[in-house]
Amino acid sequence: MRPGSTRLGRANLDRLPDGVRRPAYDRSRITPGIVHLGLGAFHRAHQAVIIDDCLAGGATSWGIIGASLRSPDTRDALAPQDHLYTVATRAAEGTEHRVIGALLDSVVARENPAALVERMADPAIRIVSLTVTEKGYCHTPQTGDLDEQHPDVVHDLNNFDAPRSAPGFIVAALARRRAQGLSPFTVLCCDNLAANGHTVQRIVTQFAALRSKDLGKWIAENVAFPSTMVDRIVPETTGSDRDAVANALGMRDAWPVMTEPFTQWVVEDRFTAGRPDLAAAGVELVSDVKPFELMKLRLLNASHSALAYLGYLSGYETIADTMQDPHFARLAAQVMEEAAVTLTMPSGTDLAAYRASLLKRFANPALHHRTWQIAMDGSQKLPQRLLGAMQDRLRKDLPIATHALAVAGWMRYVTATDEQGRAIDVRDPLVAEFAALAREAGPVAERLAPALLGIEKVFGPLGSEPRLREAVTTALGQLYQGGARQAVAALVSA
Ligand code: CS2
Repeated sequence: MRPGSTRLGRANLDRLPDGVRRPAYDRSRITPGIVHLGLGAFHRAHQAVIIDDCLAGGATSWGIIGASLRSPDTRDALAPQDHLYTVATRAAEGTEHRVIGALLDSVVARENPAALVERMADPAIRIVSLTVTEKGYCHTPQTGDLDEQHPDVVHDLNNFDAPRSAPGFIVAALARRRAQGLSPFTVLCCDNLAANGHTVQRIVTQFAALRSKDLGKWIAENVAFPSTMVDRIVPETTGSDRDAVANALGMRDAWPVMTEPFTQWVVEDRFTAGRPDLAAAGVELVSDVKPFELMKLRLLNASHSALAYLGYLSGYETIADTMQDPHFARLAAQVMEEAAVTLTMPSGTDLAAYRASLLKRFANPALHHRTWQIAMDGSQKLPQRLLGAMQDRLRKDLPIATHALAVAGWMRYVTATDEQGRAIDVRDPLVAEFAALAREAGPVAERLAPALLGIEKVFGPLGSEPRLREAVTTALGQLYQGGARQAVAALVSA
């Protein structure tokens, strides 16, 4: 079938080719139970797929209302296709296509913030979940506290019923529910923050307390913030991905999402207002997520970031390209080796198998996960991915050379000039600070490393730890001297 001008939508579902899975339930009977903040590709390829399985299992009152905080793009792409979209699961052996029906509607918070607060305050909504990325929480990454000076926090405190930030929406909606005598929803963070539930609880209660002490207390006492570990690699969708999906579907989908076969969701089982039968959909419900979160952040995300910075500097476009270079595959394995000794896992966890599976996932040639995409927002990612493990190793007097090279790779990257002298498009909330520090220090490791380590919000007291300073400065010196490829080769051959 040729895609032509047909568009994916309710009316065309039965025209999809046989091999394409579609909602196995009557979508017209589904009512919303979840508002999700941050309607990006990750949510659509991860939680929404699991909820789609729950709906197929009969949980008809758990459909999703998706909210984009800023951009109308996702809503504009999905609304004309009845919020149906395709998940393309890519492996070396081929691609599977599945149309997801769990997303019932979408809103753009910027256009009408009050309308989103209203929807979140609807008693039918029992879970508010979030994927707003690390920087969406308006917190200080190093401490996990609300950043009271953050412009969005300042804005939201002055415009309580028309907020901008994720914490602002949650507090406004909870305040509304409290005023109406309704029970609160569960706040389910699905971002890669350390102790994500506890961190978001702290941020939200701190925000609420700035508004009113009573409200802060009520939230602290009544709202559940289960921690979660979420895992699925979801690269940004490209134009050629859209074309490939159109060919497979025989019709156009304005915004399909691309992902890998692997998916994992570990959730702390603390929900104040009920939840769908997540276990039946493959979710691991546990009483303590922390070990799993740390395992994922320090093994997967840490080695991902190391590959992203050092791979980008070496001229590699994607993680799979980077992994083709045996020195970089070894680098990823070595980051994991260094981090593994800082983890204490429940008995029965096979860390060696987990590490081996990560290396395989990174090497998936069918996924085009750009190093540049992962390199984004390093200031928000470094503490939980790399710095925590470094601190734990230093406490045990263990060497930190591999992690130090990863941090040095980040430093070299945020100077915004690559090894060929071309500009790097650095995306980070602290980009202006990096530029100023890099300009002042020049390309001199002994000046640049301490300058960046002095960024309190990222490094805290660890920035002045002499062993860390020395290791990172030496690694940065090597990057300036022989380039990233050589520094990685030397490290893994040592
Ligand atoms: C990546 C993550 O972009 C990044 O920083 O490391 O998005 C990673 O792909 C996911 O956490 C995998 O679950």
